[in-house]
Parts: sequence; C-alpha cells; structure tokens
Amino acid sequence: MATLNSAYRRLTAGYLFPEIARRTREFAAANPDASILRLGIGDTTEALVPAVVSAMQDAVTQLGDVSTYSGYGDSEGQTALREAIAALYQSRGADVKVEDVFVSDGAKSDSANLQQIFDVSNVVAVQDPAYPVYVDSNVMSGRSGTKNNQDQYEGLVYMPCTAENDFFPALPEEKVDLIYLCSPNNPTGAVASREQLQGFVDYALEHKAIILFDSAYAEFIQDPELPRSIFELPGARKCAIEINSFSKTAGFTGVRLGWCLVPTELECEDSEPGELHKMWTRRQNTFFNGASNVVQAGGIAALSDEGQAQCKELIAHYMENARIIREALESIGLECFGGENAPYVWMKTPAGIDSWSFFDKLLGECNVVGTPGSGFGPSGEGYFRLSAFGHRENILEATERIKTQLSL
Ligand code: PL4
Repeated sequence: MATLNSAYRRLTAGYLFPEIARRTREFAAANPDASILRLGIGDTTEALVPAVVSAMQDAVTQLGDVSTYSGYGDSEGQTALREAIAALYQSRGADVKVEDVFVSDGAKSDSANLQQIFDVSNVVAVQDPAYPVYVDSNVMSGRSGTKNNQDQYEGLVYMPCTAENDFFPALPEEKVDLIYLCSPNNPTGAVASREQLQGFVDYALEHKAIILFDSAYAEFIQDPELPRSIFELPGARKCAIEINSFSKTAGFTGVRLGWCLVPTELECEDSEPGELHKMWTRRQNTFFNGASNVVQAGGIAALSDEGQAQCKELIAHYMENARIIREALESIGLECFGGENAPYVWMKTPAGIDSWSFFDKLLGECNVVGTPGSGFGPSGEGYFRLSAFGHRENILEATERIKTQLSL
C-alpha cells in the first residue's frame, strides 16, 4: 500500500507565481478589454544575444552530422563550460576551482535539490521575505511543522529583512544549520556588503553550519565595492555553496542553464574532508543526466568575451527599466528600495494597504501586474515588488499609468 508524502499537506497555499498568473487570468477574463502589463514574474523578455544564438545553432548542426554527433555528457557539465564558469569567478578574485562547478538546469532546482545531502533534522534559516522555493521545498522535504498564526512554518527560522535593518538580517540568535542567503536579493533588491556576508561566514564556521548562497542576480550589481560571490570572502570555501544561473544575465529563463559551486573543502558537523563534495557528485550522477548539450554550448558562448559584452548590454537595458520604475514611483510619493543593484524595485504599499489588496488595486486601476510582498514571507506584508524584466515600451506605459491612474 503506497502512502503519500504528508509533508506536502503542510503547505498552506499554492506556489506564488502560478497564483499570480491565475489571478491575472481571472481578471483578464472578467475585463476582456483591459490591456494588461506584466511586471509581476521576473521573466526575461529581450532576445538571446547573437553570440549565444550562433553557438546554439552550430551545436544543433553538429548534432545533425554523424561525425560530430554527441549523446549523454557528464552530469557535472561539459569541462569547457565548467572551466569558463570557474574562470569568471577567478577573474574577480573569488576562490573557485573547476571541480567545484556543477552545471544544472537552473538555480531553482539546485536551491531545492541541494538539501538532499543534508539530514532532514537540520534547522533551516531563511531571509524573510525570500524567493519562495527555499521555504516551500524545505516544508515539502519534511524540515518544518505546520504554519503558525504568524504565518511562519514551525521549525524554520525566519530572519526578518525590513527597512529597519536595510533588508539584511541579523545573525540568528539560535544555532541553525542551513542558511539561505540571496544577494542581490529577490525580492527586496538589497545587496549584502562584504562585512555583512563575512558575519554570516564567521557564524557558519563557528557553528559548522552551511550557507546556501543564491547569486542569480550577481551580474546586476553596479557598485564595484559590493561582493558578487560569497567566495570573495575568506573562509567561505569551508562553509558555503553558491547557486547561480544564466536565466537573468543571458535571458535563459526558457532555455534553462545554471550551476552551483560545491567546494571540495566544504564541511559540516559530521562530515569527513571532501565528503560533501563527493556526496553532491554522487547525487547528481544518480539523479541528473546533465544539461542539454545545445544549451551548454550557449552557456559557453555567453561567457566568451563577445557574449559577456552582449549580455552586459542586456543587463544595462533591464537596469534602466529599474531606474525608470523607481523614479516613477518616487515621483508620486511612494517609498522605494532596490532597483539600483538589482532588477527588482521593492516599494512600501501606500496608506498601509496589505500586499494582496494593493495587487488588486494596481491591476484594477492601472491594469498592471506586480507581486505582493507577503507572497515572499510574512515580513514582506505591506510591501510590493515590481520587476524590471520588460520591454521598454511596456515599462514606460506601465509607469505612466501608475503616475496618472493610481489613486493614492
Ligand atoms: C518564476 C533568487 C523569478 N517560474 O531560472 P532559474 O531556475 O535559474 O532561477 C530561478 C530563481 C532562482 N533564484 C532566485 C530567483 O529569483 C529565481 C527566479 N525568480 C521571480 O520572479 O522571483 C521567477 C519566478 C519561476 C520560478 O518559480 O522560479
């Protein structure tokens, strides 16, 4: 007799982004004439850069010729791609080796899958608000109890990130084992300073905890003083895993390619030297058959000098969108954060309106979709996120409607 994974029953709501899509569809059905502009989901909209397109076309051509055809590859990823990823980090002074690099189909899967090499009894700490996968996937894996009346799952440690602490959390007061950090942060757009990250690295070393550092938006950092990798910090190789992606920097949200860095020196309370790296290798060899070879060719091209220059232009485009959004919101007196080193603008909802009510108001009055802050965690209540990943004309139209049609 089969029985189900009852941890799934602890989930109190559907996954945030399909929920936004569902509510938007409902609104569209009820208002067929409305021209809806989507600044909700952080999904790229501009075309792939020419270097990537041409490399992927060449890869397809090679697959169509028996003399250059290739089948399964290493589940860790193609050596050339692993080398290019390691070289990117090394060029910025981050302590990363080729063996640390594991290519994947994206940061979302890695951020959930990596938990598998850690015992279910580990206490998980998350920034609050945070990308919802960190909490939901740990609940589904059985690392939490049910939700309490503060909208928190029992057993998880929520680290509030609010305007009062500049959206970076204090170190946990209790001993925690797995710590999710995301910088530049989704949803707040805040970026951790070197000192702030070092505080967490020192905490992790002291408590033999592991940091799962999501740097999916690292390339959006404009300020050269801010760290783009946790491996820029001394000590991180012993206590941190980094997760990253081609999704936002090269427009691969549909193409699918990411990587994580699991250092050979990583250790936790009961591990032998090198054991965690070996366990992750074993996990990937067993569960994953590698990313698509065509897509990996695109990734290598995105990291070439030509590809990097073209991707920088894409990023500059989205960052100008972020500037336009923030300037428009501030011009009508809304309090805004982020958008300077990250593609998300995080605003305080006006007059204390709750996040989902503001979602309905913005959609109803302006036909603009955003993401309610409370969907990212209880400390996101009273905030709202707008994504800069749009076509320029849509961003201009959306901000014009907000300035002229939103009643405050
Ligand atoms: C909607 C901090 C977006 N369907 O594309 P990936 O898997 O390499 O990266 C996903 C990801 C990883 N880490 C962080 C992210 O913010 C994201 C993507 N987040 C958003 O609007 O917050 C897209 C969400 C997508 C999803 O569920 O990921």
